[in-house]
Amino acid sequence: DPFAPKPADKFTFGLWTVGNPGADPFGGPTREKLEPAKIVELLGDVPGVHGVNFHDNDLIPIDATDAEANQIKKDFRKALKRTGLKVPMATTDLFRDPVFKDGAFTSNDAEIRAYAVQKVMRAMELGAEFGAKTYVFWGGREGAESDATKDPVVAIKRMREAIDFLCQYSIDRKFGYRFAFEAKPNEPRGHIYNAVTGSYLAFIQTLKHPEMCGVNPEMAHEHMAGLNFVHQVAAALEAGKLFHIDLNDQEFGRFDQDYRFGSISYKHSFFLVKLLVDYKYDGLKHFDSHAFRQSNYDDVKAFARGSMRTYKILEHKVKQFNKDKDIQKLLRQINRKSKAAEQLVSKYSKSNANALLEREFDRKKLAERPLPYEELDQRVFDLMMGV
Ligand code: GLO
Ligand code: NI
Ligand code: NI
Ligand code: NI
Repeated sequence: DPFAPKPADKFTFGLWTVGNPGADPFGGPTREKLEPAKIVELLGDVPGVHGVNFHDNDLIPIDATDAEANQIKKDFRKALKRTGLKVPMATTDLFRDPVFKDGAFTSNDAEIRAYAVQKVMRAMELGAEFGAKTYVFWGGREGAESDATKDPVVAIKRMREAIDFLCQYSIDRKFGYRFAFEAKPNEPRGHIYNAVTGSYLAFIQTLKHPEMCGVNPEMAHEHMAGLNFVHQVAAALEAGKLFHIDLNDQEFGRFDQDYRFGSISYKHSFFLVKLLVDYKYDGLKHFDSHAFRQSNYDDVKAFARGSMRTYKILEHKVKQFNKDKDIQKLLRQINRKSKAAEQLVSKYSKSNANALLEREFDRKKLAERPLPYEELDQRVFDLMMGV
């Protein structure tokens, strides 16, 4: 199978994704809840998976006793050993418990903010026990329904304070974590702070340890906001900040659907994979999605296989694109070079500025140069459809 995934592809799933029992806001679960070790075994049946990620409470329930926690960890570790799966990323559940109903790091209650930071410290320890090196922050409850309730500037300051504290903690404890911030515009909050990946790229520059902080963009989240995900990821890549990526799919503008990667947006998915391939992204590729509510656990395995297969097929299509003679010829045509023009503006100097001011451009002629974009775009369609 030319599209068979390998662990080296660094495809990962979460205890909460393949273990998702199919509940939605209007109905309860349609699949039985599986123990963490069972979820690892399920993933072990799907060839080519690199690892499994977790929130602290996916592994250890928030109210577990020490004895229960130890038993769960023992079983989980055994299952990891049997299947060879790694735990490359860990994260904190700062959204499910009622204590976080008004946020964690940005809660209006100072004691809840302190509890949130403590919960992350403990969860970082748990992740480190299983070898995680990437730590994701998704501020699902960091937001508001009404701006009467919270000062959004204060919220940013609270968030910065918490992250600066946790960076230093990670350094002191020598966890070796890299932090990855995950943006989302809304859901579960009416409005979530740092709504898009670009907001986090700006936020990171204001931190005490920007070098250990990057982003974890998620396709569905940017599509919920009606944005071009590929451009958000490009901004992260160009800034050297793409530390992790959440792959899934989503109809534009809808509620958070978490569909299988590539199942809706064929073209955006193609250009996303093209971006990752062209710029040699070799980090984790996490499928943050879940199977349809109608699926049983056999079909959940099909969902996991399909997620990776789609990625590998798109990778193959990208290679075809990059060596397609007609497409490459068109690309050369539209990227018009001019040594003289490039030299003038590539670097500022007084003489370049004067020369540029004096140069005559034939605006009408320039506007007439052909851009056969329809032809190019149709070739992409033909290529994707295998025609
Ligand atoms: C929800 C988010 C969530 C995060 C997870 C990792 O929409 O995508 O699944 O990715 O909590 O921190
Ligand atoms: Ni999501
Ligand atoms: Ni989601
Ligand atoms: Ni996510």
